[in-house]
Amino acid sequence: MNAVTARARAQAALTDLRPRPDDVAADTIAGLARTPKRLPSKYFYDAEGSRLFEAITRQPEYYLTRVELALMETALGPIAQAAGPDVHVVEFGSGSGRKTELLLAGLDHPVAYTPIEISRTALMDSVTRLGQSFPDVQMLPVCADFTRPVPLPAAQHRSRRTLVFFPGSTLGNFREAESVQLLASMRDTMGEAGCALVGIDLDKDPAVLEAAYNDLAGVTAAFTLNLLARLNREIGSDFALDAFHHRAVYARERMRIETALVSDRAQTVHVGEHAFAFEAGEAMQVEISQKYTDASFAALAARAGLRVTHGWNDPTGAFGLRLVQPA
Ligand code: AVJ
Repeated sequence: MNAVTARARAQAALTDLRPRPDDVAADTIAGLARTPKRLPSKYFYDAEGSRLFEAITRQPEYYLTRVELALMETALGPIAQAAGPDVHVVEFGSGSGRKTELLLAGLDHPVAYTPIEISRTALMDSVTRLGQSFPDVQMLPVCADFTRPVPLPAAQHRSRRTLVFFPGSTLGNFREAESVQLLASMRDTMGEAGCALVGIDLDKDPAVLEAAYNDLAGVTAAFTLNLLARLNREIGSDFALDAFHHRAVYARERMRIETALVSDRAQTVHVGEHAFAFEAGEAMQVEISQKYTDASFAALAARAGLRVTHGWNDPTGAFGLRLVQPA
């Protein structure tokens, strides 16, 4: 490599698609005006929320992250085999450094890595760190909202295939219609020859699931309540932080954890000019975490024009990885 190419590479050219700044106040007001009331879960991840989520992943009850990492390690050989050589890895989000490291290390000569991430700091941190560990993989970060179509930057060394990586069962935080949309947008991004590796948490004993979202140390409760603290700080709402409590229940019929903040008393919350009355015991929905069976995930993927070509579950059947490609 000559000096010019070396410099060009080191710059990790950022594609900045200027995601429209979130209208936190408008989204909050719209959610509170619904029946039942709802708050958007995408606002969990401010600095404190991201710190609390990291702490959740270390709780004994929250098996998802640990099990997925272990599964990645054991399934890496077959994943690399199925993906083939010279892939361009595109990650939807960039929160998962350790899993990405495993993937890039296990693949046969990956040529480029594109995280698509709305937070510029998280995005640049991730490519700086990974760029040091993988000097031969071109870092092509894109600052964008991954729920919208994103044109991919071209790698210097032509890739044979695009592999979209979407670990962590993050898909589960989207409602059904949005999940299908997101999978369809992955299909666009991967192209006809591409594929996607998706992490999914599997349906299981409700007691195990409910424990994972109600850890004894109360970290998940703190994570959920932090949403109110963030809103109070950013949009001047007056949620009483000591008058709501965290509740996560597994709705078996819908196969998902439904997390709510429950009002401990009758109270009124103000956002700007708007006032919202809560009854004692009223639940405000803040998050869903969808769980899957083989059949339910395959059906969801099919609605997005994708078919499952490979699947790996951990030995206990708690968590799965699925490789999908255009049907
Ligand atoms: C970010 C999707 C992995 O839904 O399990 C963890 C977020 N919320 N505990 C999940 C979360 C409460 C988490 N994911």
